[in-house]
Amino acid sequence: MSKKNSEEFAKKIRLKTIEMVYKAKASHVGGALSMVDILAALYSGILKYNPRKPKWNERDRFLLSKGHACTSLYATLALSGFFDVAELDNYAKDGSIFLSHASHKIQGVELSTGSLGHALPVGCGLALAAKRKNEKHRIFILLSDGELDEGSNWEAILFAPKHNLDNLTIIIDYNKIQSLGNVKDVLDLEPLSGKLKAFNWQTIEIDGHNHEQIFNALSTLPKQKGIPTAIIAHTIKGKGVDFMESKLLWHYKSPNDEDFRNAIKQIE
Ligand SMILES: Cc1ncc(C[n+]2csc(CCOP(=O)(O)OP(=O)(O)O)c2C)c(N)n1
Ligand SMILES: [Mg+2]
Repeated sequence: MSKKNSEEFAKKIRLKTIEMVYKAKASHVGGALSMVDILAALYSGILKYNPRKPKWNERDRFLLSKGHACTSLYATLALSGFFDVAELDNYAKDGSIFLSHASHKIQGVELSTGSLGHALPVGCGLALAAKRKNEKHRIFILLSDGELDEGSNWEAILFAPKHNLDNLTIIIDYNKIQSLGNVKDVLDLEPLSGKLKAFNWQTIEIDGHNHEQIFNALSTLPKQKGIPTAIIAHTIKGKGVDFMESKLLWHYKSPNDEDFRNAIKQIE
């Protein structure tokens, strides 16, 4: 798919995401919107997958570590053909498999997540197994910035270069906000690129809303043979809806009727 198609795709994902959060009176719309452009690019030309065969062994594995933001992943999967878009209406309903944190019961979701700090350690295992079996699929993990406060990530960040996991790529949704404050005030990550380099990762910094930059970064992997890659994607929490952008409030707040109408109008 082209960059233009991926931008159109991102718009559709944003509309569905906001609708799901609004109908379910759910949280986490800010973090769901900050990663939409990355998801759109991944599922429109980067990842190898077949929505009719979600367990196809040669598929690339995409693991969403920031499982609280699963609305935009569910929307992306539905719009990519993994299941009917109408099923998204079940999001966060009692008894539904569409849990409000990512659930592997849903076609296309590789790993249940929501307890932060787990997908990268699992991804390291998947990448190591693929290497040992000489399988060519790749592993992509999307992490949030606040999530890097979890020590489990740093153990995995130590582990991956030691095992030459160049089939592993992490994308950090660096939206600068976590649940209760700015990342730099809660537990500053800077110099983030320098830290990852010191742990022997290749790093690339991009604007996580610029589809050309996202495609360029994701389509030239690995950056160096034998070395895992970290893409630091500078993003805006709540991207696409001006009154949500970079506002801590929208980590937890759910859109009311007026917020919903205004948000949809802006994106359309
Ligand atoms: C292990 C664990 N601790 C705490 C939480 C509660 N929690 C949910 S989201 C979140 C942080 C949100 O900020 P960030 O990780 O930056 O995500 P984003 O900004 O992308 O929404 C926290 C602490 C959790 N889900 N898992
Ligand atoms: Mg964040």
